[in-house]
Amino acid sequence: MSDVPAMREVLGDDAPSNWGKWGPDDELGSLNYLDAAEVLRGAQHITSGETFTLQIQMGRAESPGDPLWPGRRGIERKNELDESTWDTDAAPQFPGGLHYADDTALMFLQGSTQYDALGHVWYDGKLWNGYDARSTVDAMQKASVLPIAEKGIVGRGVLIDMARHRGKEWLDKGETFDHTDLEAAAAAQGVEILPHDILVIRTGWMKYWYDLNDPEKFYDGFAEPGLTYSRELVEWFQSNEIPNLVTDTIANEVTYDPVSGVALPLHCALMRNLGVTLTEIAWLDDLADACAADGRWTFLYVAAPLKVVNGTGAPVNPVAIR
Ligand code: UVW
Repeated sequence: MSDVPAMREVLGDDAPSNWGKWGPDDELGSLNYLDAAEVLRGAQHITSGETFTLQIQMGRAESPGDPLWPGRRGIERKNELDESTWDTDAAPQFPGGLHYADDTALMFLQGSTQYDALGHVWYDGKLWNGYDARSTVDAMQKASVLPIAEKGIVGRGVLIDMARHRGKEWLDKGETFDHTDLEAAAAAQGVEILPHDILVIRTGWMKYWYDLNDPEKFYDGFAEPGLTYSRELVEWFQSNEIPNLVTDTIANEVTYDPVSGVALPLHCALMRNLGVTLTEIAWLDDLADACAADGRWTFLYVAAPLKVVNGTGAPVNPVAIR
């Protein structure tokens, strides 16, 4: 028998919740905060016109490959058609002699920089907004990534560079921080985290993956750094009406809650209970360098995850425009 308590015990019977706030059929959760006024507010933070794409490369053949949650596989891209196809007579023939290349791809939808569907995690048999967890069987019928993808995510992004704030290239394995640390880092950066901001947090963990170039060492005692659960932190997300959390880690939070030992409690507290959308495996180093160079930590954040019907998540290449 494990000594680790159940998720409900950790989060509490009266855990902060936004269920029902946007009606019984809602599948967007806190992304509802991102209305037209928020798009215009975000656009005010474009001053130099620089753009930063925040996806990692997918399907790198060179070591260390792609960073993944343990047990997942990265994209397997395969040539279906290329010039060699026309070495035989079986090749398709088109008037005028057209040749072309086609690929297929097999991948975990969470196998790169990605948006999680709000139904991606749950406990006690209920997903976001109270939907029955059985609605995930065979295909995610409720709170899939599709409504999120149909909406698109546009608003003011604010980057909090926790690694830089702590004077490190990257945070250590299992290193934690909370909302008070975020606010201290923001104050040191000279920026304020405002209601409805898309909260982008850099830990340096993606850079660690590529610089270390040693998957065995990276996965040994797998414990990412990140936000750590407390009720106050969850209330802070709720009262600040944060629509979207974006990090350069594989799972957005410290892997195991240091107090209870429970895995990924913030996934449940933020995604399932508050409807906060989670975005993982973002490449933030180039953006962070630019922000640090001129002291501007806010930007227009734009992301359009792929419209995967019934998807539990979808790959994405967000763009920060500053
Ligand atoms: C899990 O929920 C296990 O992973 P992630 O949110 O990182 O996709």
